[in-house]
Amino acid sequence: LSQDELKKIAAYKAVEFVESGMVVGLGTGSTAKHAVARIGELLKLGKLKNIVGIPTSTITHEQAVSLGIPLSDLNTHSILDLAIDGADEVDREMNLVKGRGGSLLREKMVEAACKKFIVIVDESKLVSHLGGSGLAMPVEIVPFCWEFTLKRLEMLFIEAGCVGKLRRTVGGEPYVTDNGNYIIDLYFKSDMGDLKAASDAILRLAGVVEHGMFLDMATTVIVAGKLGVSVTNK
Ligand code: DER
Repeated sequence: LSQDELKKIAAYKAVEFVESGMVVGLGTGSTAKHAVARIGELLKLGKLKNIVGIPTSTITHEQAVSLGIPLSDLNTHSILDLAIDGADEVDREMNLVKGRGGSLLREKMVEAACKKFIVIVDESKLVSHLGGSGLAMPVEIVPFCWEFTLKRLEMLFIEAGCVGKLRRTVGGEPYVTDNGNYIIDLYFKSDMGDLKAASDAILRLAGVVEHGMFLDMATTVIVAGKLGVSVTNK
């Protein structure tokens, strides 16, 4: 089974938890894309009715529109029944790293407003501790004096050998999020320490909008692997 087939298996499993009449947060990324497609398919087949989708990015909004999924937003629905989204890393406590697709702010806003947040991953996303994979820990910042903010972020984690990089497009321009902000990707050489303390320290920096650690937010993690698919509830 390819990684994408595993992603699809996890996504379809998550959609089994969607009931007619629900207000559903629609995630962003290659795994969530399968979940959105499946919801659209079940609506078309009449197997799901009266679903309202709350998209977590413009790209998911466009996908949902193309599938005819009725959409709304957090202003209209401040509490959602369920959100389904992927993740870049999942640790044993169901803490997540998200945002390598650039949608972390709207994802966190939507997923924090849900009664249930189902994370869908293939087994490659499972880690022993967040940031330990040496891959990016995204932080959304305002564009104003971004180098200043980048340096302050690095200083926060100087003991962990943290290096920050401004995320750029293939053309070399700064990547701009749906919200008009920039993203600094942080890379750690060693453990960043207590996650809550790290989260609080990052958010205290003026100029930081949000970061990609989703702590104590997931209520269910669905993992698709070579040996099958598992559903774990918090
Ligand atoms: O950027 C994001 O937050 C995505 O949800 C990411 O975490 C998962 O993307 P993937 O399903 O394409 O791996």
